[in-house]
Amino acid sequence: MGKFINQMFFTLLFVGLFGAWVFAQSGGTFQIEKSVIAAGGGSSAGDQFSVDGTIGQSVAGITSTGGAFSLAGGFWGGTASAAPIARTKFDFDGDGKTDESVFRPSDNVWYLNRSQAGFAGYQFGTAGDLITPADFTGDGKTDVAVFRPSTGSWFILKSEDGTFYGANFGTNGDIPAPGDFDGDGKADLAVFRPSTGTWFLQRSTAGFSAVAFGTNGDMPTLGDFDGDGKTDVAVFRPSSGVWYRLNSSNGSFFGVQFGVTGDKVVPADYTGDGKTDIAVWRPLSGTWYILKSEDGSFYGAAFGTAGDLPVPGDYDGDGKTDIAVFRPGDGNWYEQRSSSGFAATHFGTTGDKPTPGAYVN
Ligand SMILES: [Ca+2]
Ligand SMILES: [Ca+2]
Ligand SMILES: [Ca+2]
Ligand SMILES: [Ca+2]
Repeated sequence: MGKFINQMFFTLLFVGLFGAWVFAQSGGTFQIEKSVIAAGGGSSAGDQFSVDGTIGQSVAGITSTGGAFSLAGGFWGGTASAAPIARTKFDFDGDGKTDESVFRPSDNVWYLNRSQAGFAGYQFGTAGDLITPADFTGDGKTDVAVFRPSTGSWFILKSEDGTFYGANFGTNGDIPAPGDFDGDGKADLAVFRPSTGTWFLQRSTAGFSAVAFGTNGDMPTLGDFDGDGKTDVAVFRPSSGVWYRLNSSNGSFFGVQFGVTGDKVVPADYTGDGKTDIAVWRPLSGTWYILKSEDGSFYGAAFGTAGDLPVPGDYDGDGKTDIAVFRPGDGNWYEQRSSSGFAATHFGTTGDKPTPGAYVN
C-alpha cells in the first residue's frame, strides 16, 4: 500500500498544483499490501472505493471500510519495550553519567553531585568501613553501600526507596569485590580472600560460588574483560605486573604483563566496545596506560600528578570511560571526558574518598 498511497498522495499533490491533471486509481477490487508510516492524508475516490483520513500511527486501530475494501489501521508489531537501563558505574541517579561523589570519613556522609538529580547527602557507614558502591538492586542506579571488615557485613542503601539491608558475607581481611558475576544486571556480593587466594561470590541469580584464583598480595581487578555481560574473576599481581583472569564466557585463563609495581589498577572500558580494558595509572608521572581490548595495542596519556587519586568514570555518558583524577588536597575533580572534553569541578575536601576510586588499588 506504500506505493498505492504514494500514488494517491502525488495524485492529490498534482491536483492541488495543477488543478485538473488527475491521475486516479480505479478498478474493481484493490489489494492493499502494505501500510504507510505517517505522512498519509487526503482522499481518493472511485467506483469501488473511498478512503478518507490519515493512515498512520496516530489513528492506528481505526478500520476503514467501503464497498470493495476493508482497511485496518494497526500499531507496529512487537511488544512495548521499556527504556533500556543505563549500566554506568558510580551513577547514583541512573542517567548514564558517572557522578562526582565522595565519602567523608570524618562524618560518615556520602556527598553526591548527581549529574541529573543534583546534590544529595546520606550518612551511611562508620569508621573502618570500606565503601562498596555498586548497583546491587539492578535499577540502573548505584547504591550507597559499605563492607564492614570487623564483622564481614555488607550494608546497602537501596536507591529505590532509601531503605537499607545488611548481609554477612566475608570476613576480616577480605577485599570486597562486588560485580555482576552472573550477568543479571545486579551487582553481587563478592570478596577476594588473599590468605587463601579464594574468591567467594554470592551471585544474585546463580547463587554461591567459591573460586580459587590468585594468591596473597594480588589485587582484585573488577571488569568484564571478555564482554559477555558478566564480571570476570581477575587479579593484578603487583610483584610482576601481570594481570590474570578467568574469562566468564568460556572459563579460559588469560594472563598478560601490563604495568609495574606501584601502579594503580584502573581497568574500565575506555574505548567503548563493551569490553573492559586493562589499564594502570602511574602515580609518579601521572600517566595512564591503556591496553585496548580491540587489538591489544596500548596508548599512554599524561593526566594528573603525584598525590592524585584516579577516578575513571563515564562522566559525559557517551559509553566510554573517561580518564579523571580527584585531588585530595583541594577537593578538585579533573576529567578528560571522551566526548565533552576537559572539565574541572570542585566537589569534596581533604580526606574525602572519591567513590569512583572505590576499587582502585
Ligand atoms: Ca549520574
Ligand atoms: Ca548479579
Ligand atoms: Ca565477562
Ligand atoms: Ca565518556
